[in-house]
Amino acid sequence: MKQSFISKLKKIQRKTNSLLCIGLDTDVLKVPEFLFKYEDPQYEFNRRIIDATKDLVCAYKINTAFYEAVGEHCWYTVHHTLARIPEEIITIGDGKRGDIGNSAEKQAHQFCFDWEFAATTVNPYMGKEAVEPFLQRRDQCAFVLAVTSNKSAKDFQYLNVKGKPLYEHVVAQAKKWNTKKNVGLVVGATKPEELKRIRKIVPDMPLLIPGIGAQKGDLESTVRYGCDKHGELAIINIGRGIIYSSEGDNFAERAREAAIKYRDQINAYREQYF
Ligand code: OMP
Repeated sequence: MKQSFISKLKKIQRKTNSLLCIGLDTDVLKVPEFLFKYEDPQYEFNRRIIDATKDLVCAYKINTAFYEAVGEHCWYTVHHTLARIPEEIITIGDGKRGDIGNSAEKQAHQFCFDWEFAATTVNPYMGKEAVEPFLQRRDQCAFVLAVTSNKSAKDFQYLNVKGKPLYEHVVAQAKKWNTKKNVGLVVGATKPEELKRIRKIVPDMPLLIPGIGAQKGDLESTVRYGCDKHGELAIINIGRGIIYSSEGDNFAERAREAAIKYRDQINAYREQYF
């Protein structure tokens, strides 16, 4: 039987001593010129980033929009990228899916059985039936959007509903859906107070925390409030702040340097608080 998502996550976080997740949000417009001599420049970019950083991370997150936008080759680029990532590393398909039941089943088929991501980001707005198809396997996690990192998060997520913000209802529901211990939450690094609050409500859930780097989230509070009591179970995603560290041929080397810097900063805060 396959190991549970949480045990796989803990194992890799301990092995690499890293909570860092690199966001492979590979914008074809930012891929260096020399990679265009290959058939699939996005894949070539990803391959070099993965090879240069795989000993420094616990996860890679692929935001599928960056591939879908390029066209028909999307499926292959994602597939080949996933094949390059060592089996022990968590792969997160960031598609923010969620739909009426039968449509969500098709989405889950793509992410969980075809690409076979270890985790998928899911939008809970359409309720339990939108999330359930992503929760069929113990070894695969659904990261439910709770508090997002962007400014417009306040349009809906903070609305007062029966005395508490809407996002807290999402967190409470996610807790109920967690019967197989394979639900996680997305909380933006730009929202430290909310992160603290949510970690108290769900002490043992994995949290996917994007927003460090380009979005200027605060790393210290992300580590301090995002981790569980052992200094684990936070997956800290950084995309642009790592993968676009250089526009030149040395982009993978520079990405490695940036990844080391972030991993070490995260670990220094873990030492301090745990
Ligand atoms: P960078 O800002 O380049 O580090 O990338 C952030 C990544 O995290 C993008 O793929 C976003 O779509 C994603 N993200 C957020 O930035 N904020 C959120 O609240 C949630 C996500 C996400 O679900 O991953």
